[in-house]
Formats: sequence, structure tokens, C-alpha cells
Amino acid sequence: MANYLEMEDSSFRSKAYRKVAEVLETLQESVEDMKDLEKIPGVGKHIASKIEEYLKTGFIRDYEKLKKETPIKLEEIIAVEGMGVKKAKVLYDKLKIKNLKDLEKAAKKNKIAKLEGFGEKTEKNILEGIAFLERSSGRFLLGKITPVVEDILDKLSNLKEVEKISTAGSFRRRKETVGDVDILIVSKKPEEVMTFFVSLPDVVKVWGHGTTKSSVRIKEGVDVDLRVVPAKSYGSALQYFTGSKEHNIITRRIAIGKELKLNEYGVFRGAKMIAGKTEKEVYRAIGLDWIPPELRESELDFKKIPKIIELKDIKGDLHCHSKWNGGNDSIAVIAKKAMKMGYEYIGISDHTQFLKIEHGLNEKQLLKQKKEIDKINLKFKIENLKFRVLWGCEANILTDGSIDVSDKVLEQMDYVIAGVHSALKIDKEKMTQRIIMAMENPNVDIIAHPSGRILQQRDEYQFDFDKILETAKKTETILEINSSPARLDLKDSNIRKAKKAGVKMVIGTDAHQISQLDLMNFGVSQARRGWAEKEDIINTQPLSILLQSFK
Ligand code: DGT
Ligand code: CA
Ligand code: CA
Repeated sequence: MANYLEMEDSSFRSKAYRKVAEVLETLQESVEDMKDLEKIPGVGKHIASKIEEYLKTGFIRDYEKLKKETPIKLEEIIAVEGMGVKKAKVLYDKLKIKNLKDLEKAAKKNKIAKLEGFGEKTEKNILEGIAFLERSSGRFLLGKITPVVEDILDKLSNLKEVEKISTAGSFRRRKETVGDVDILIVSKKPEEVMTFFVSLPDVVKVWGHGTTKSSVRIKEGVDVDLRVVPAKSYGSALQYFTGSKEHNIITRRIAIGKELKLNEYGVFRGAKMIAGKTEKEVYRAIGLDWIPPELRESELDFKKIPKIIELKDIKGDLHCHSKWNGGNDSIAVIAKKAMKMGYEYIGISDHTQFLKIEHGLNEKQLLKQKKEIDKINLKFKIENLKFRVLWGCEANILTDGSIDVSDKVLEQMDYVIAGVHSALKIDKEKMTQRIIMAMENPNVDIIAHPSGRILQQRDEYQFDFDKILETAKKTETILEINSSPARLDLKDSNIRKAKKAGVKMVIGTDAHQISQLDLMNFGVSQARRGWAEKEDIINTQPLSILLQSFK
């Protein structure tokens, strides 16, 4: 708040906040435990109420408001070494620099060095500061780091010294990107486990090597924290270190309401520990049912915890690419793998003609592909296998909202996915209208990766999701949750919105080779993070019901 107020030239108020911030940072006592906040040096009624609001809700409304009203991304800019609020303000006034990207661009074009009070050295420092930030503040795609994390978990759990083990933090909550990986263990011989951990072959740097906590960086660039906790506190430690921070604030508040104390060591009534060994017992002790980690992101009605979808509910995958459009595997091979996964059906949805770089199929090829699928299905029938290959496609929604395959062909297919793959930068109104028009085509059943985002690469395109939902509901169009680790599109908040609106969804992997059919778990996690239940997701349904949703 001090920074934003300084930006607004409220220097008196800014100084007041800055002073309190400094005091709070060095306070020895925990703020949560303090009876009278106004005893803290510099804290008056006004700031005390802000601290209270934060402890209670995890937010300060005035702060959120300041952030919103300030035209520049102040936090982003002053994170750069050597940049302060005053400089940020000058750069905005003189060069309209609003965010880190602008700053980098301007520095690279030598625009900053020319400003009074900046100079070439400052400019060089800015670029170095940005490069550093990029190196150190990286987040990692969950899907990208999962294999190596699982490998580490395997190795640790194979040690006889390790009694219990679990991931925690954002990794356990299955967030799409992870800052660092947190692992908890119970062990009677922590020294040996820690030595083993810091000597793992994947470790490239050891940040810390202690008996209760060690931190390392592994080859992929991500940091891993390993903590040893006492067996009797395993549940409460897991609860605490799984987070999110917001969830922890809420659960702690609930505990306080019941005159209990909840921390990473246990649940306490006065000095007496009443729970801590398992997470279930910790939640129980504060009057709650166990909450799946994916739901521990924000506010939640604890009386109505949704029974969210599970991987085992999935009966098939409808977003798969075959050799026909340059994928790795033949339809027969894909079907075999899907059967092995316990699926009842697999949908082949190759790209269509507009998408040249993906070897999109023209209408003739699509019709030829149907013959191959029919043949495979006939064979299954003869062999008495209850499995079906569905004939679909991933067609393109062209800029004017039309589909690049004629209705004459589309209407023969088992189902049709349509997606935006070109002209992503058109304005909001046009993009919304474009997708609405596609949904209004009675042959279009599913909209693929509806927002177009690629994590760490590009934002969603501009579109009005509420309007999309309205039309999806009206036309009974299904929205995809794409499982590809860099997409995970829909995002969690939009899944919740879709569910609320009564719009059905489908989880698809977008596999281009059979190993990618295993990405389904990431889409399911994303669905869980959006509170989706089995009934919200059509590929949890048996074939007969599934086919009805494509009518
Ligand atoms: P990340 O690593 O940025 O993806 O996110 P997390 O959620 O894994 O955060 P991390 O690694 O800093 O901490 C792990 C968990 O520990 C976090 O989710 C909640 C808990 N925790 C850490 N620091 C605090 C804190 O200052 N207050 C509270 N209430 N909980 C904390
Ligand atoms: Ca973490
Ligand atoms: Ca951590």
C-alpha cells in the first residue's frame, strides 16, 4: 500500500504504511496472536483495521482497489533490482511504461538512457535485473515437472527410513504451474534421508542441508523442499504445507471460532493437542470434512463440499489425433491403448483442411477415414469387444465464424469439435461473435480449448465468456477442458462458471501420440480445481448417453 500511495503522491500516508510494514517484518511475536494491534509502533486505528481485515479475509480491499486503479503494474516493475516507485512513475509519465515487458522493450531500444536522471548504466542494470528475475522467479508447468517429481518420490519412499511421504504445496493442489515443490516425510532417521536427498543424481544445487529441512534445485531448474515432521504432527503439517495460504487463513479462523488453535504441529485446545496425526482427523477436529487439495485454493462452502470428479470416472477420450493428420500412431494402435486404459470408447478428432501446418484433412480424406474406423469397429464387434472408435474431427472456426468443413460432411460424423486456431488477435466483440456462430451450427458439438491460452506463452484471446456460456447452454454445446499441460483450458474459474450455468464439459487430452493419452489426469485435476462433478463431464458417461449429447 505504501508503494501505491507513493505513486499517488500521498506521501504522508505512504510513509505511515511503510513504517508499519517495516515494524511488522521484524516483529518477534506472531501478529495473529496479538490482542491489541495498536500496541505495535506506528499502528493506529486505521491501519489496525487493515491488519484485522487481512487476518480475517486474507485480503485488504483498499489494497486491491489501489492495485486496480493504478495504471501500471507497480509490483512487477519495482521487483526489478534498482527500480523504485519514483523511477517507475517517471517512466510511466515519460515513456508510458506500464509493465515489465514495456520496461524491457524501452531499455532494449535505449529509450531509458536518454531520460534525465537515468543514463546508460541504469539502463544496463534494468536489463540485468529483468534477466535475473526471469531466471529466478520462474514457475514450472505441473505437467512438465511431474515425471521427475514422481521419480524423486519413488526413490525416497523406497528408503526403509521413510515411514510416510507426501507432496504438499501447489504441487499437491495440482495448480497448473508450480513455484517450488514441497515434500513432507516422517522418519526416525532424518539425517540419512536428508543426505540421500541432497545427493540425488538430479540435484544440481543444494540451497540448504539440515536435519528437518533441506532445499535443492534439480536439473529441470525447479527447487524442491524436503521437510521431516514428527509422526504425531504429520496430518497438521500436511494440512499447513499444502496451503494454499488463503485456505490456511480460513481454516485457522474456523479453529479460532471453536476456541481451538490450528498450526503445523496440530490442533490444540489450550495446551492439549487434540489432533494432528492425519489430515482427516485435523479437519474433523475443527468440524470439517476432509477437503481435496484441489479445492483448497479459495473460499468454499464447507457445508457443501462438492463430490468432485475422479480419474476413474473417465470412460473415454474424445480429443485425439492420429497418423492421418501427422500424429504418431494409427487409429488401430490408439484404440488398443485406449482399451488397455479401461476406456469404453475413443474419439479420433484429426485437424481439418484449413490447418495446413497440422496436415488438416480435406473432406475426401475425412470420408476415407470413416471407412477405416468402420472396419476397426466391425472387427471389435466380431471379437465381441465392447469398445467403439468414434469418428470426429477438430475443425477450424474461421474468422467469420464459419467452419472449414461443409455441413454435408460434418453431419455424418459421430461428433464435431471446433476450435479457433487462427486470427487470435481480433477484437473481443468479433471473437465472441465468431465462437457463438460456431456454436449455433447444429453440427458443432464441442468447442476445443475455448480461451486459446498457452501457459507462459500467450494469454487468452479477448472474448466474453459469459456470452459464450449463454449460447453454449442454449445450443447444448459442450466446452472442452483441454488436458495438455501448457493449455489446461478452460481454466478453473471458468469451469466453475460453466458448471454454475449448467453447461456440460468434456475432458480431452489433445494427444498426438498414444503416450499422451495419459495426460488425462491433468485435465481431471483441472476439472477438480473447477469443482466439476462427474455429471458435469460428458466423457464420464457410457457410450449410449454420450452419443445422445451429440444429437
Ligand atoms: P508455489 O510454490 O508458489 O507454487 O505455491 P505454494 O502454495 O506451494 O507455496 P509455498 O511453497 O511458498 O508454501 C507451501 C505452503 O506452505 C503454502 O501453500 C501454505 C504454507 N505457507 C507457507 N508460508 C506461509 C505463510 O506465510 N502463511 C500461511 N498461512 N501459510 C504458509
Ligand atoms: Ca511450493
Ligand atoms: Ca516451498
